[in-house]
Amino acid sequence: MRIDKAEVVVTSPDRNFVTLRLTTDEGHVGLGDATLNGRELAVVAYLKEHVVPLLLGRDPAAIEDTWQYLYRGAYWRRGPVTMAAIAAVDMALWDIKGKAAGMPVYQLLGGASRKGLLAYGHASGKTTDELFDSVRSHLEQGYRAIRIQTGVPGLKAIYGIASQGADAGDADVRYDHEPARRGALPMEEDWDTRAYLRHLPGVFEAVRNEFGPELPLLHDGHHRMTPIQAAKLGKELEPYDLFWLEDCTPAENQEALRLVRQHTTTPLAIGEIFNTVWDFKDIIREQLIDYVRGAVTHMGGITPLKKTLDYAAMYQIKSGMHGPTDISPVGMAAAMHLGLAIHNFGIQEYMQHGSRTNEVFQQSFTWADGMLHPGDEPGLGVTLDVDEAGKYPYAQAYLPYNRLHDGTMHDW
Ligand code: EZ4
Ligand code: CO
Repeated sequence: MRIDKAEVVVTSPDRNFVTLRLTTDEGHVGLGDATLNGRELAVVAYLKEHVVPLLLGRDPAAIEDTWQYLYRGAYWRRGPVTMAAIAAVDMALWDIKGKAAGMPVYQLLGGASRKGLLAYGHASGKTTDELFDSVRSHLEQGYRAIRIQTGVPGLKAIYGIASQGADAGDADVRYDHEPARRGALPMEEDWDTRAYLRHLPGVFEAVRNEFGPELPLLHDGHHRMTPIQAAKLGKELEPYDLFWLEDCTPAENQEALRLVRQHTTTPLAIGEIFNTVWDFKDIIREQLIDYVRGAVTHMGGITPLKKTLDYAAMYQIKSGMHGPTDISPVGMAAAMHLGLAIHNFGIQEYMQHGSRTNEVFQQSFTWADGMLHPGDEPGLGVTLDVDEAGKYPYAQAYLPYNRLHDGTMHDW
């Protein structure tokens, strides 16, 4: 078998997605997600200009060798653009291998280790009342684990709150925030960590009082705290028994987690913006985290993320793969196959794509009783309708950025 055709498809049904579509001489089609939110076209160029010429004529069965060829062969390693491009190739090759074998990808990865994947959804509200409505709506949809994000008094627009973005009026996304806003320039949000720290513990207390002790609750700090602030928050949230506190400090300073860890037993999750096992190496070995947030799409594909998670398993660290709507249905399918197969699955983030996206990408996964399953179609189980995709051309979109009240740029 050889790769005959490699196309890069950009489509923007509800938001921008970049998909690599490989076709073999035997007619098998493989899909890979290369979406990098807010910087999509950089990956398109990387793929079209530098990767596609290397793929044509190659044996699609040689997944590991192709991965090493693209990673080591580039000389310039790592980084989100490179690793998203390599991820798309890796996913597409697993998809082809599954189709050639007549098996779903999870079977090729060792078979199912569980019946389905516990998923968490995003509840949010500017006020506690709105937040409670959002939690109830998620419970009605069957979610059995819920992320809690809330407005902070005195702050206008902050991360993680639905209905303040561009699609605020769209019933589909009423409770699922989509931070990348279409337009020529990014949106400015505001931030005050002290105000947030004063407010958040009371919100968790209210949520526990309303919804009881059992419901797994998560929270995303989105890189905004200093180490000592994160330590303080983790400690103050202990009575509310969080499933995890995510991205409590900026991702680059991994030593920060030592300090946080010394002070709190709140479980920690990090890594949605990490690209390789090297970003995780020390914090896994030192047992500074509990969940690996890496996405198949941004960690270079199924092959390297499986290795990272196998390494994490040695320290009882589990998966918590990133699954916002900027991971395409193809990237989500890859996460589900991997999550079903590994022993140390923890939880899967699941935000739900909009109806236009679901028409462009036909999917075979199931969602029932709060659990995801990738389905049993050969390969990843996703088909791209190229004609439907063509109806939605790329639309410039940026993630927001953050300023403090005195104008200082802050982590977003
Ligand atoms: O901000 O996916 O945990 N989820 C997140 C996401 C990220 C977006 C960025 O593209 O932090 O909402
Ligand atoms: Co996050």
